[in-house]
Amino acid sequence: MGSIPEKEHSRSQKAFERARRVLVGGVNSPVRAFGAVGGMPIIVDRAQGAQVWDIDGNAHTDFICSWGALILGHAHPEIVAALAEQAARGTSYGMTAELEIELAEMLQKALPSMDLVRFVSSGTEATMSAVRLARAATGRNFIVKFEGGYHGHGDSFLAKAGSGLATLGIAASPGVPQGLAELTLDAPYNDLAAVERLFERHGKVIAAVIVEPIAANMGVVPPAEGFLSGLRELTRRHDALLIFDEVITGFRLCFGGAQNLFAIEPDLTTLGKIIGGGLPVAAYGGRRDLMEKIAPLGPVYQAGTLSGNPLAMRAGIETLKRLASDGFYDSLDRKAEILADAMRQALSDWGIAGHVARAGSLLTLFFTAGPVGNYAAAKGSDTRRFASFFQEMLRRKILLPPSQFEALFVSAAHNDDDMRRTVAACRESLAAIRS
Ligand code: KE4
Repeated sequence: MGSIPEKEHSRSQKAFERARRVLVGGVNSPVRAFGAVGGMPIIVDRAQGAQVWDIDGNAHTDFICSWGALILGHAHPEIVAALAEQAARGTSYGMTAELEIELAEMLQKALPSMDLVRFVSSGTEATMSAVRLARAATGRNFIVKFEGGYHGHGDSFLAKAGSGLATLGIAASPGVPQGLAELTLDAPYNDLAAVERLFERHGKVIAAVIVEPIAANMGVVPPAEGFLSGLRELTRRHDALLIFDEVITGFRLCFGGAQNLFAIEPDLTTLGKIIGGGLPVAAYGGRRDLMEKIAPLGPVYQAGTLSGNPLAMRAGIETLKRLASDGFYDSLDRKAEILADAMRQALSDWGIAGHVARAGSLLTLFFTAGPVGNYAAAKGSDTRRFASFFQEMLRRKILLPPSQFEALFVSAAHNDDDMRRTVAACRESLAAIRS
């Protein structure tokens, strides 16, 4: 697997060696170490629009987009200006500011299932809190998640999880007490019968089902017809809660969540990424009777020093305002469709076994013939071939998420020229690895 020429990345090389002396693996999140794709990770200097420059001065067209948060692209001028103005008014108050109310009202309007909202600083905090609330509200301890689903690094979520665990091949994380791990039941995504069997056996002790309404942490895997509505019916029948983890899908596919698209009302929803416009914001919320159990109204404790941070709130407000414009999502999805079609054409032209999954502006090229309806199928992908594809694209200055088990994110900042270059790079890269 030919990684990029040394000379082009000598400063990144030195910086990464320095990073490894102080940061675990040289990174602050595992997937950034490029472990699954080989070569040395690039070290970023700055970003603007759809471009990310490394410290050697190489510009890359970016499809990581801060793992989906930057749907408007990097350093959007109006958002940067708003942040500068906000920073001059203070960066954290430790007390409520009107910005928090404004963003919460925007979420509530876009996602009517969220009677009440609580902001936190990461998707992990949001999902951990939602599960704690579900356990408290039902008096039950078991949760159901899906193989290949990823809901952050909370202890209850680290068995058979997607994203970085799938990337690194970690089946279950050490350090999670066996007694807690046993309370997490896993089923294959899209397998409603498997969930029914879990409820038949454990129905009276299952607090909640947590699901990515469109899976994106095993690569993109859309829900099968009837899967989500089946989960809704099952959880209702067994007095369990349905938690939609919309940290990726929230405001990604429409001005709201996948719940709006599928017309399914979860009991609780978690959000993140886009609602913070690239600053640390996430949220959980849902039915009033549930959320009112959270302190200070109720006894379920959850708190956070920087929760509702004014800078992050402002970034979220300014971002969402610009997503509400007419045609925003149509234009975004069209760009992703062009790329997905080009990938499919190239796979066919070069005779490469591949499956391109797309949901709105989320897409994944699986190096397996497909279909890919769950984690077992996703894991059947040729991850070495993905790594070669990643490196060929990086050589052509196209930066993909460094894992077969992630999604590419298209932003409003990717212009026609970016897409043309990416399509060309994709054809050339697939040709280069077709043998
Ligand atoms: P954070 O704690 O990373 O903010 O959010 C956790 C989380 C929760 N739910 C879903 C559906 C998520 O996708 C995530 C985080 N996503 C990954 C990328 N697939 C974060 C990137 C990383 O771990 O570096």
